[in-house]
Amino acid sequence: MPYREDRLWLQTDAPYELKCETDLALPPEGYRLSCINGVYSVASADEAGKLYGSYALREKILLGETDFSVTSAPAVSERILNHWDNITGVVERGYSGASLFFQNGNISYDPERIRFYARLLASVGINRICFNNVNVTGRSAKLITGELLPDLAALAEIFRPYHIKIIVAVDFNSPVMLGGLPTSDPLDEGVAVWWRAAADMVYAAIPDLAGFLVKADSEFRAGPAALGRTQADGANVIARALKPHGGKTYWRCFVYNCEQDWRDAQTDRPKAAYDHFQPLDGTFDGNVILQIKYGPSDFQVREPNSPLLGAMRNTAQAIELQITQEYTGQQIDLYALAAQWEEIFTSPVSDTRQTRDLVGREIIAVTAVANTGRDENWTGHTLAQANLYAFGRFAWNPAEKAKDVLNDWIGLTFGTEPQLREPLLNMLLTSRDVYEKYNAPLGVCWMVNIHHHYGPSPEGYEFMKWGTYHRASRTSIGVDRTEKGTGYTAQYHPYLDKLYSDPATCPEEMLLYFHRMPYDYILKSGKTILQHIYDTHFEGVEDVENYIATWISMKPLLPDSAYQSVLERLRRQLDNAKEWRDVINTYFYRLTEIPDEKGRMIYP
Ligand code: GCV
Repeated sequence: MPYREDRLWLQTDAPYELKCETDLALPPEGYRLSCINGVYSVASADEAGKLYGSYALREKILLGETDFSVTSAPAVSERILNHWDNITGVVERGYSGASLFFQNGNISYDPERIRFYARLLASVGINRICFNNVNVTGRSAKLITGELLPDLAALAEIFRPYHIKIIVAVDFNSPVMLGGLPTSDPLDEGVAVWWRAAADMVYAAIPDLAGFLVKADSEFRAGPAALGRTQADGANVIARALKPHGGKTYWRCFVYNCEQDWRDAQTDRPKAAYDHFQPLDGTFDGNVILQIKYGPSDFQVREPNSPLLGAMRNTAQAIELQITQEYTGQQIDLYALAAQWEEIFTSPVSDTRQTRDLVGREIIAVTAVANTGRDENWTGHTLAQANLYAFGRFAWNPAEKAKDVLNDWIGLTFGTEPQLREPLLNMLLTSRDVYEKYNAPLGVCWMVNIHHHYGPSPEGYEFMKWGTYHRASRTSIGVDRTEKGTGYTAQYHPYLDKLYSDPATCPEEMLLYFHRMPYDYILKSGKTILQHIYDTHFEGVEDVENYIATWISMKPLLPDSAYQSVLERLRRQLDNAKEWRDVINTYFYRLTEIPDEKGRMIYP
């Protein structure tokens, strides 16, 4: 598939004279820019800083900025992109075509495109990449064996000049699967020896490998719990094998009971990560990083920050975001994640009300699931490129503002013409709210079609084993997660526990995440919950209609291919918004038999 560079933020370099200086006082990867008598200069302490400084300078020139006196350094040392690419070439939760790296059970790629991709990622500061899915299936388990290692090393080579290190997702059961051992028990000496030998071999081929990523005891993956061992036992045996090489274990915390009985109202999936990991604080080795999804559910449109973030004083943590739009429109619907990320990074975490703690001592890595593939425009929806760009910016500096980041992306991608930039910025900035309006209401989550997760199905997950219930009845909806209910709120700092436990102080957009409420409860707007649901679902459709009108009005200012492809996506989004409106409104109307106050069409 051919690909286009000319419609990405990283366009052909503007020619300019550049002076590079070394300033050892600058922090690692940081830079200082200046422009004196027309000569631009980048000062840095290291080569990575020089690279990032050059990109920052080029951005400023392309955006027509005049103030070049900038000093910047990353707030987070590891800025990681996780691909969920299978070795077959199929991308799990991928909406942009086939894998950039794999095909038919092999590593297979277009080197020119991959070089461009590495440059693209480096241009926003991404410095780690994992090519293969955390669900390590088929031959991908063999990426750490002699069979596939030479090809992996060749791929790593392309990323090296861009200061991007490789992470490999490995199967916890590798000692059995690959080594033929009788067990993968982390406390078994033979298993430790096997991991050491595997690490030695991988590092001989890729000496600067960042480490191994593991999804264990999660959604049918093997793990230490199944062997009667702790998550720390599992993570540490691998970490000890990697340590002599300077490598790390990235250990995912997405551990929950995925075979729950829906009749069991006490087991509450959002509690799982904290319950499994927090008591183990202090028992993980220094080169283990716990990778924690931002919310306790699973990349939903609306959920609180995970109580595990910031709750372990003695354990290194990474926050995991999802750029690929699994639950957020699948790159058909417009959804600029920057708005949600700004909220996540400025929302309270469990042990403090101060945002800096989310990105302070404990959070040393920001990671996200990639949204790219072999589609010509890389991301399926052309405007979804903004999400990859924004990820880099937020990972570098979690204190970024969505408005600034998206404004820069528009300027770099489509130019700085205000007649285009302002309406498009408004579309992007409002897109998360619009999507939320026509989706599951007030933080209730999981009203999506099962398995593929696009489109509405109010009870699709209601009687399933995944622990995802809203328990709507004729009179009320939601799960009581306070001390009177599942006790989930107690996992937060007392300040937050109190805030979330009282419906009067709980942020309304998460009311049904924390509480079971009657439909006639009056919100701050003066509306009942039910009328709020009806209104937002009608509004969501109108908002998408307005997006289409705005986009059409900008036609003369847009490149034709981008104009046409985005218009096609917006029209599909409108169909989706209408489907959500009608299914959700009818669902609640049938349950409650309370009509819409405004008498609009709700199908009986
Ligand atoms: C990679 C969700 C997704 C799965 C994904 C999993 C995870 O359950 O639906 O596709 O698997 O999260 O994050 O491990």
